[in-house]
Amino acid sequence: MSASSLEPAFADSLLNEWLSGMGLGVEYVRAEGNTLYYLDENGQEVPVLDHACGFGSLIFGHHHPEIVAHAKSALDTQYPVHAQLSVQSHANRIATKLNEIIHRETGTNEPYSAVFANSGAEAIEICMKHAELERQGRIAELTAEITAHLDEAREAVRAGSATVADDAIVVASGRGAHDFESLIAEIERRNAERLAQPPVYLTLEGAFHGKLVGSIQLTQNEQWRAPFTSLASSARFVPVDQPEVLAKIIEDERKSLYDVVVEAGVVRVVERDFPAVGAFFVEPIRGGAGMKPVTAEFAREIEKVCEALGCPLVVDEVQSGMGRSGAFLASSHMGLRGDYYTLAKSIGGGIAKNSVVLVRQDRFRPEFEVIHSSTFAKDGFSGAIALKVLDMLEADDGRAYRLAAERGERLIAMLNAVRADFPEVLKEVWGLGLMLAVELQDQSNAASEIIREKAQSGVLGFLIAGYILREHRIRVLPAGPGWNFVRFEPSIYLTDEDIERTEAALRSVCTVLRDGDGKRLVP
Ligand code: 5B6
Repeated sequence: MSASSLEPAFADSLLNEWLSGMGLGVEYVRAEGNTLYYLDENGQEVPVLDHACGFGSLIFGHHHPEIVAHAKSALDTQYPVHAQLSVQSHANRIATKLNEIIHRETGTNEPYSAVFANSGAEAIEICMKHAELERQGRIAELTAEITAHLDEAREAVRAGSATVADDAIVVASGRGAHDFESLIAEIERRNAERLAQPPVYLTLEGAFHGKLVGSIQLTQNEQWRAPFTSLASSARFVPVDQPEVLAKIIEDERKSLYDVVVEAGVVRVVERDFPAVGAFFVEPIRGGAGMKPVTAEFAREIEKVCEALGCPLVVDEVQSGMGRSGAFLASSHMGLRGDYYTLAKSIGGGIAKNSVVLVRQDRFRPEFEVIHSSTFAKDGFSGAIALKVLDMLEADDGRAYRLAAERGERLIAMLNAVRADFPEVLKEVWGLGLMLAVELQDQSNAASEIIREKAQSGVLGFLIAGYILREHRIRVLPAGPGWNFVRFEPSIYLTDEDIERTEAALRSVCTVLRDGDGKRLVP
């Protein structure tokens, strides 16, 4: 099963070598349902049960026959794949369907406008751009008002109908301005300083929001993010379930601009709220943190922060959305309401690349439709697939959501049963629906030298995945801090037999770890 693909020197040579070292250097030649196939040395297909499922992008599995048939017929009709800058009605049909589903699920009827993109990270960066457009609009209104107030005050002082409050100058300058003009200059200097600051973004500890120039700053993993901090605004990573920290964040991030008012012939300096925070990005289930759902209580606290700071709440459903959690939006489990939502992954039906941002219409800036574009976004092929996927999710009164919830519960029950038998190896089971992970006990002090060393260097999770693949023909991938979680994101077609096989594999790797049999993990 080892890949002949270790030869190429022009793509993935380092990555492939590293994957081989973990026992994951396998080339798959075919995929169907929950199964990937590689060829053995005799050219025979070897099936592998896939729990990675395109990093959670295959709610209906690989090459679902209905989706494939729909794709073929969409191509046969010669519906334009590319007709940029023309009326593309499929975009509105998708957006209408998304509005219907979200209204039903959230019990609201607030309309959302849709902006299409090609990937999750691109959707996140659209949110960053749109939030900045909103913020700049508010700043422009604020600064126009302040300029008008300064002009009015200047007129009043010149006309002798107003004087400057004794304390106004001290408040504004801090170092004592001696006349009205130096007061104004000081206010303008301080305001300009504030206006030159880039926005700050809030996101949760352990967040994953993508890896492009802007979105990587919202992804906490230090190794991925740190080399690129100079390229974009940075984020403040908010600890989860600590409301007192949120209160501190509100205090820290509440910024102001200086303004003046003329009251009873006196010019006073006042502070006006300034929108310093671009947006708060929240994954309802934090994939990068090990599939940890936000609690309903913490969701309320997050909403309060956005209200206090006047910033949009972006609910990132790139991975958790499209039914994976057992509901269309994972955020509906905790009643977390987004001003913006992002969707991607399964909207592509496993064969197209697509993503969409939904912005609540009372915040939407229509000019965004003109100033933002992407050649491949909103293409007719991905659009046809998205409509089909939405129909499939909604069919039979939402059977797909029920299956995700029910299969997820079975999987969780199995994971908990194994954990109960191996408490020294498995610490906790996390997640909702079919977005699950099992957390390993820290092995960095394990008696076995191999296990200890691999845990310390952060590759134990990958070696475990390699072992499960080699010995059980099951594909899992690690997740979470230190790659110390094994994640499960299969399609809704996971069978009881698949769960039994997965249980046997998990029990065998737990036995290896419990017995300190580290050599068996190394390929
Ligand atoms: O489409 P794109 O990858 O740009 O989407 C970015 C994104 C993701 C996401 O989950 C959320 C919530 N927001 C934006 C994409 N998720 C990718 C992902 N990658 C890994 C693991 C995951 O669970 C999810 C990953 N794991 C190991 C190595 C590299 C990546």
